[in-house]
Amino acid sequence: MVDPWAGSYYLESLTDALMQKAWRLISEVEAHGGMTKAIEIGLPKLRIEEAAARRQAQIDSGEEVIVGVNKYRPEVEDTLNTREIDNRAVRESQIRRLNEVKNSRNQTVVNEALQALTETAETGKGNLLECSVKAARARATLGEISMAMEKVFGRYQAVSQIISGVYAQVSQGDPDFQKAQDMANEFAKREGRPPRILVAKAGQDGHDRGAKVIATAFADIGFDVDVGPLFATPAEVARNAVENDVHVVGISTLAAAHKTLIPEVVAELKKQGRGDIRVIVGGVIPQHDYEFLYRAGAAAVFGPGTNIPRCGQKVLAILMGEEPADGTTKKATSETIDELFHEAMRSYEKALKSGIQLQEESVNLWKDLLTGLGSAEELQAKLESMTADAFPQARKRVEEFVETFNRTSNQTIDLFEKTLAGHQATSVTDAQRRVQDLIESSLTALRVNVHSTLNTNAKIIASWKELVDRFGPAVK
Ligand code: B12
Repeated sequence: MVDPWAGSYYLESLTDALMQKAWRLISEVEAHGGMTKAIEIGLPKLRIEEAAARRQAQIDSGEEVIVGVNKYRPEVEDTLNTREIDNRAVRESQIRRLNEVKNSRNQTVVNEALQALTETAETGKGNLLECSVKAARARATLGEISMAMEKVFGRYQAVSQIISGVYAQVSQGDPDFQKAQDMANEFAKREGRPPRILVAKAGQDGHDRGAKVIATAFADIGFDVDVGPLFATPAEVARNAVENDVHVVGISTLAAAHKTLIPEVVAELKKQGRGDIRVIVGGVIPQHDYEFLYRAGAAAVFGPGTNIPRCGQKVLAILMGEEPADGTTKKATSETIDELFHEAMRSYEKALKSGIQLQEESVNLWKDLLTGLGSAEELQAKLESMTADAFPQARKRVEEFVETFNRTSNQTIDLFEKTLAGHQATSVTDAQRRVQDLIESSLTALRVNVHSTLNTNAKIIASWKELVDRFGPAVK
């Protein structure tokens, strides 16, 4: 094996730098009495969160480029098809299964096994793992097994600390960050206290990196930040928000429970008399769920790749009443509306072009056949090759077209809706209605055209199949 970099000064210096850095971290842990002690005071977590905040600031300021995230973004986002899970049904089925387990086991044996586990935890005599395995064999549940030990050891609570300054350090000079800070100052002047946010995690979702990054960055922007514990219930999140008298609750959710949790948090806030506290949501949330969340009461939704200074500006604009808290953009300027409109037109054009392209392809297919007609044998051979090759390919193309068409026309509709929402805030309502009618009827016409094209294609294919059946081998 040849290592072209062997002995390279550059590589050796990189290796050395890496070792030095690693050694500094190891020494820090050692100085605190080893990793167990370091974990108890939350040191490794703190270092990870610092690194995450620094990296996020580098991405947000453009110092680090991630293609498709902060540079060279797609003109039109592809719509993703995601699997929809009915959380309520899953929960009910899990409860049913747990009850089945509990009803079919020998409860006395389970109680003894759990008792033995608690005693081992208390006395330190015996093996916890062995006792846990015995309890599991008796069909004790995971919750019961951990609860048997929790009685003695308590439950681990991660130490939550907000790091300050790390995000700001990298973001100095970023005009968006500066603007967010100015807005936070303006808010403090108007309200007599800084904007206050509770960054919360709810449900069984342990992804807390995004939440921590947001907490750190928002603190550097000028928010008073409270960070809630992991695995909170919606009622606990609301209580925490009310007790801390925050202006806004930011839920970070990455485990597909947003459609369950957000309506519950909103309802709990109302129940606790603070329906005025705004709720914003961030994390891994598919675009097509945004509307649901707005309708459920979310004031804004921030997906992966969110630029934090701009997100901070938006939140502050909502808090200062400069933007509506329902996902629409009230203060859209005429340029942004124009841009949206052009984007919609581009997407509309794409939908049309894909239809035209498909038509051209099928015309070429028939042309190819017609120009190849010669003797009866040649026709037969041609028909056979089309059955085996061209027809299945044509069907695949039609399917691809339908997918592209549906996707681009959905995007077009979304974009037109946004354009209209922008206009709604600035121009005459009558004109809007007429534009809306126009768009809707042109899209309906487009749909009808495409469907009739597809029908005609299907008829052509059926006729050809009939021909092939009659003169060629049976079509498979
Ligand atoms: C790191 C990671 C983990 C780490 C988490 C470490 C930690 N302490 O956070 C570990 C390894 C533990 C993990 C575990 C799991 N993970 Co994971 N994980 C990821 C991963 C790769 C990155 C998440 C991340 O930290 N991103 C960096 C942060 C900074 O970005 P972010 O959270 O998106 O935040 C940004 C925005 O969303 C927004 N934002 C977020 N929150 C908030 C809040 C507010 C108020 C605001 C304003 C904005 C905002 O702003 C941020 C800055 O731009 C994602 C995939 C991905 N690329 O997103 C999967 C992902 C989230 N994980 C996933 C899964 C399935 C799991 C597991 C269930 C796997 C398993 N079977 O065990 C477990 C679940 C554990 C649990 N109990 O929750 C899935 C979730 C799928 C879904 N939603 O349907 C994902 C999407 C991967 C995938 N494509 O399948 N994971």
